[in-house]
Amino acid sequence: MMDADPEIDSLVQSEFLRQKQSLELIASENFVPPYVLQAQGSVLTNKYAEGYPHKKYYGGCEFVESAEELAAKRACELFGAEHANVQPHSGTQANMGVYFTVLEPGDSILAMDLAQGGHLSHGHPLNFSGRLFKIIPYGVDRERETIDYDEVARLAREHRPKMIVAGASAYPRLIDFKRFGDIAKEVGAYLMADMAHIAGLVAGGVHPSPVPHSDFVTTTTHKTLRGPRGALILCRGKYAADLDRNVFPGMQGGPFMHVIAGKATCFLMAMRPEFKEYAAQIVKNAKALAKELDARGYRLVAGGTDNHMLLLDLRSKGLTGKEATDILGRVGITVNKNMIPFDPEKPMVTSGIRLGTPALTTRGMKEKEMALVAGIIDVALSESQDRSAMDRVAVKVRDLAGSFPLYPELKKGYYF
Ligand code: DSN
Repeated sequence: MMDADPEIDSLVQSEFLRQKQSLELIASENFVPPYVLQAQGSVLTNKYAEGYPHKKYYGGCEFVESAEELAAKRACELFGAEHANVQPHSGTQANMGVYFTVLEPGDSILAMDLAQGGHLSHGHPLNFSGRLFKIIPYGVDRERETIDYDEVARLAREHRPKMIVAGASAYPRLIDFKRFGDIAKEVGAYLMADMAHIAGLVAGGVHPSPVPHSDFVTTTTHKTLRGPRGALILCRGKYAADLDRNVFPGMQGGPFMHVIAGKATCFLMAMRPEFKEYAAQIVKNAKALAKELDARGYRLVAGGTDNHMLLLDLRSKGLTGKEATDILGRVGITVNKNMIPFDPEKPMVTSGIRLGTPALTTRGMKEKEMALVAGIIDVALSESQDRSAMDRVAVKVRDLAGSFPLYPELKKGYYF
């Protein structure tokens, strides 16, 4: 397919082989279905379509604007929302779109601390959010390692933030969006829920929805939702016009119509009964993996998981998150190092790793395979100095990955 550029062709092929032959446990990653690959590789990438359907600034938008309308309509139907903007290129831009809609620079936001599970765009000092707004961080309870809602309420009463952000990138338990909604109402703050990690679980009915309790809900579309790399904003109808104006022309130019088409199909698929089964299996797999690792002596942050991810505290194993990530990478298991609550290590080292089951569940793995994965992880982390043990484990990884083929339906040569 890529005779014109053999160097890039070779890199794409290598990346495909890496994905195919390894065990993908990064909690925010997934394998999109072929139709999403197709939409993103389609001629829709050629089209400029600044503006919104029926108010586009370019000619020739009749087909792409219908795709955009379909995507927005399906997003509203899937999540029970009044309005959807499907144009944000990323989760951070979706969050920016919301902040710009209702906040002014200098306004305050109460949001989860990145070091305790939050996200960069929820107020990291180097991110635009931390540079433009006054951030009041909340975190988890030291003992239970779950969100300390009483503390959130106390901080909200004390600081009267203009916005509260609910949502996390590294939090293995359910989020009580109703409680967040009650706190926001009490102090007169806007509530924005960032459900990027759990959107697929919400769509599949295995995590309570933030939509009824929030003014705005943002999400990426490529994590548990299993769509193209991009994002979505949902909001109450009364904010629709302001939100749309703040996304375009406020912070983006031309929307990626090929990605929007992929989002439309992703939302359609997420309404199907099979997607409910998929979402339920993600959680069953995460619980099974947690149970198996717990049985092998690994400490699970917050005592386990209710969603698609788990955080392992590796201190009792004498490993940092960085070391564990490198060791697992050597045998073909992909994870990321992650801060655990009250982590004594620096962010580039960390005491923990974050594991997630969305991608392996897409490949068809179930609880039985999670037990195998836990065993492989344990041997690799315990015997990383033993070369032959590591070689044996690497073979097991390849065998397991090979038993759950990735994209068997696609012919090499076009997409890869
Ligand atoms: N970077 C994503 C994650 O891995 O959680 C969040 O945007």
